[in-house]
Amino acid sequence: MGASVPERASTNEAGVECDVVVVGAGFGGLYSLHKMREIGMAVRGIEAAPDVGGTWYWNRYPGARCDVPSLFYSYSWSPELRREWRWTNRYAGQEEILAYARFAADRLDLRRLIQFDTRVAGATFDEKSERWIVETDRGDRLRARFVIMATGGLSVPNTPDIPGVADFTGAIYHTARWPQEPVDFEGKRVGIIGTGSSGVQVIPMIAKAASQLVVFQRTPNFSVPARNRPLTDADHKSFDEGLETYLASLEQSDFGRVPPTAFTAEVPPRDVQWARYEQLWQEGGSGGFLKAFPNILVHPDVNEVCADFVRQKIRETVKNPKTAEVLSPSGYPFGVKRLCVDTDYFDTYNRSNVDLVNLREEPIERITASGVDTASRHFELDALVFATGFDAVTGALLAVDIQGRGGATLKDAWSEGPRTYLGLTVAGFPNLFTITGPGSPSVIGNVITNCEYHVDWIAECLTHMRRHNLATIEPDGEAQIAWGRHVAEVADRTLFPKANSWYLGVNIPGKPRVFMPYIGEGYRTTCKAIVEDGYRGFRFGSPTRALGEAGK
Ligand code: N01
Repeated sequence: MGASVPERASTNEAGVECDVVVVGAGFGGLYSLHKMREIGMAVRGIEAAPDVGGTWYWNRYPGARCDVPSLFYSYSWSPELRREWRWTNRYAGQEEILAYARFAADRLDLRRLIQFDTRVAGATFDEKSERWIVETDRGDRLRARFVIMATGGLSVPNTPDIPGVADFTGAIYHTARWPQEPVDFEGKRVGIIGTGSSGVQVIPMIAKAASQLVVFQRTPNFSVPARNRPLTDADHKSFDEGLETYLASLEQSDFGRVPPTAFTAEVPPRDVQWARYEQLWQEGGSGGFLKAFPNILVHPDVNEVCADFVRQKIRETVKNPKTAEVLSPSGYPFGVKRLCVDTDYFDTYNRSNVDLVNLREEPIERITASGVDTASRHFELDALVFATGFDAVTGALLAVDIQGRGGATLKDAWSEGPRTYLGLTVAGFPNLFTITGPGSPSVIGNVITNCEYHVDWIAECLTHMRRHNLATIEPDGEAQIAWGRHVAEVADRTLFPKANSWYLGVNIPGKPRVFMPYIGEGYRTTCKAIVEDGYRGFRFGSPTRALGEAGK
């Protein structure tokens, strides 16, 4: 499968010289490596983990599972991979997804392109040679024409700075840095902070093992049942039969959270909505809810009915009315914080060994040697789990010291929030690409196919540059400003900015409040039109050395 192009990266006393450095070996990075090699680029991958898989390598907490159906959470571009891999569950668990990433890396023969256990520390654009100098925490130095940051939108864990955490004598875990070996909670008193997607997945699992589980909840979340189940032959057959239509739909996909009809659609009667939500609740999964009605994420009245419906389900499930009340989200719309998908989450609170602490009433004051002190109580704990999320979308990009033209840093360029053109490129940082970067659909929808689209776009762009002997590409500042304005305007017409979500960066102290993903329809159409229009909004630089020549 396309592994025939010889590797032409070379090494000399100045370091490795190649055409493209790919940072990260998750699904975006792996496909980047494959695609770059396929179009004849000398490519090198750098990955901080000892293995491929990206976020699925690290997030191995019990219950970790994807909320996109597994048949779709797969590379769409490769018929071979599709034929040779068979998903076992409607929603794949972390182990199976990681196994799939490993399978893809082996089948595509990508491992020999990747340097593992290595973190990229900095990348500096040398204007004279028009090369990126990429430096790692192991002292490597690579020179490359292009850098592809496939660092993932959810890869830098957020651990809140709670006083006293260093004093705790029990074990501390973070869902996003879970140990390799299984953690035994049998008979332990466990505390968990955080009730987002990770929390709602891990809480029912820990509750089954621990003698006592104390859930410290600051904000209750909307969650719908996954209704995960093994896939049958009939499921596979039906997927295969619909494959062509699915692939065609991806090709033209203008998938966004906000369809054009969102602003003109009628408000459906409450009973019609209620019946639809009931049907979706029984079917399981989040995708149907978010598209239940075109204006569900735009019109407060439609949205509120759905919010009511979920609250009603919580009251029906949770036996203690006070606990049900504390678990019921209010004060922000349904679906505009990432909708959680769970297995037995609300039911878990009926267990006698599970306690819910409402941090709105009794905030955590400090962590002590033996547990957690809230404003009114002390909880004795043997282990503490942080399910406190990520410095999302920009965290991993800003963790690398990236310096573009004139030594300008990405950190400074984004001090008031990320600025990109199409979520793919940044003005002043030539030949740097961000896979699923801010200003693109990024973390919205199916991240694997979002990654694929970006990689294909970059491959087409680099092929174009080679054909026309162009040395650099970067967006025009004006085009970037206009795109940023458009991304914000689309978000502002919806209910999304009305919740304090990580989409807006508000979970990280000091992070500018900027809505980061692009949620409009027509993203791919726009990107295609820009290319057809001669890469409108981009500037190309004249050649210094032909592409695909590194190491020759
Ligand atoms: O993180 P989160 P996550 N004191 O940021 C709480 C993807 N994902 O890891 O809301 C007390 O959503 C915080 O409270 P609040 C998915 O995209 C997917 O759960 O800020 N609490 C919140 O409850 C998801 O959205 C899957 O008030 C504190 C929680 O920690 C994204 O990853 C599975 C606190 C963080 O929730 C992130 O999910 C897992 C503090 N100081 C993850 N600081 C699937 O595919 C934070 N919190 C199913």
